[in-house]
Amino acid sequence: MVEQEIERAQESEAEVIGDELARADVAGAPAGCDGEREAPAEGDASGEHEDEVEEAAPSRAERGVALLMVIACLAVLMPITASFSYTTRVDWQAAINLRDEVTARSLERGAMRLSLLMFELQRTVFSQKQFRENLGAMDITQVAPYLMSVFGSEDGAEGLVGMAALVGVDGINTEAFQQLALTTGTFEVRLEAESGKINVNCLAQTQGDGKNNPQQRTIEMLDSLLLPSLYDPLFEEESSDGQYYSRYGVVKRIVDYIDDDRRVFDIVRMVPGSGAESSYHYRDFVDPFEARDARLDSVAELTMIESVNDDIMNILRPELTVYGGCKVNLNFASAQQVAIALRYGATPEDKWKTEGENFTLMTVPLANYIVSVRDLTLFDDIKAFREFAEKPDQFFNPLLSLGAGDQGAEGFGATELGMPRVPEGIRLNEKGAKPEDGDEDEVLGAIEDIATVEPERVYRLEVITEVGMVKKRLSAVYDMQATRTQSTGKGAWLYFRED
Ligand SMILES: [Ca+2]
Repeated sequence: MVEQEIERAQESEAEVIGDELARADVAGAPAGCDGEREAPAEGDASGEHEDEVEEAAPSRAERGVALLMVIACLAVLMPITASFSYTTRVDWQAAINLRDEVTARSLERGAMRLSLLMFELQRTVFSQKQFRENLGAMDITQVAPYLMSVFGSEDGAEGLVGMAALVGVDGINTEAFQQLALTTGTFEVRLEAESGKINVNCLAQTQGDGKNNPQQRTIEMLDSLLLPSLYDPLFEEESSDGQYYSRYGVVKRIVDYIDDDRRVFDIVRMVPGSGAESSYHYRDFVDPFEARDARLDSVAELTMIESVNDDIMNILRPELTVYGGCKVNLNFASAQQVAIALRYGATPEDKWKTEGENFTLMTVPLANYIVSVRDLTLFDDIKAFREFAEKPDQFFNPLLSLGAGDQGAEGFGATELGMPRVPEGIRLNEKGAKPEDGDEDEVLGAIEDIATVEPERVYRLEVITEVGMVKKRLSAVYDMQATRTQSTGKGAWLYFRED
């Protein structure tokens, strides 16, 4: 019974397939594809054919087998074809990526060469005394992104014209610049002045007295970098090596890794303490090593230090450098560093504005304001900085009310009316000023002791290129004053890395 049913089912299935085939034939399949049957004339679909199909019943089953075989063959072939076309596409995309990779790399190198032009511009124009006197202090970092975008992207020239219009230069011909732009890819250039960062190598410099000690100031800066309560979890939770490190613990270990003595630093008394540095675990690793006890060659070396994990590095890295001197460059420093410089140089009468919570309420807003105004014009000399810090409201910049002050002005207190809120000034000591009721030898701390506004010497360059799916990043460090050994002139690359 069951067998019969199956037979019937098979028969009816064969019938259905045969019918379909027949109908396909009727609809005009090419003659000769079915040897057993003569193809009917095209468009000749009538009852006659239906009869013919009925009559041709014995060959139906065989035709069904042919169709099944074709389907079976296709089933075998399909995966092969699919995988073939897949590998072909992968190869094709790989070839495209390789091409783009080569293009991106060349673009990167090109941008690096091109940036030499910027350094020359800085050296021969911006750093010239005449230029500084007539047009004020300027630095290449202020204009580099705009300048380089002309070459780096097709719409870059518009940005340059926009910026030129902002400073009052009109009528620049965009088309002339557009021809300079690349069409095969884009690149973006970021240029940073290294003297605006904290030199960790100053942790090894202990000469100087009191607060004028580079080591002490650097420690203070590191402390204040780690201070925000946002980072509390980092110092409350177990570190990846199973230890707990406080903020002081981290700073202490950084100091000990870099300073040249072998005694554990006493962070409270700010002098080397009695413990030996061998209490650190550098020698306990499978691949043991010694603390550096000398200047670092790159900021990345900080990751070798016990307690400095990725989270801490992410906080510190953007603010640190291993190049340059130990003075803060007020033209490039972060607001945090400017605030500390203000605190150092404040006169006895205005000292209260920098102490306790007034540091956050008065000093930091002033530092933020200084940084936002500095985006448009740098300080020519320390005197200009001192005057500005004392009476920030008298140096109201008309550009700010036009909204131009928005660029990179973090914490800038412009109200909705477009009028900037100018914070209260802080008086700073003149160089060599003496306290009124102090003894003869005592000299008040002047901002010159710890800060400078010199033109930049070391720049960090970052080039990000994008070609098709390929993105590449290059970072390099250029020293304007380095004496060349292979060729004449000054300036050389100190560091170079491609990612
Ligand atoms: Ca040491």
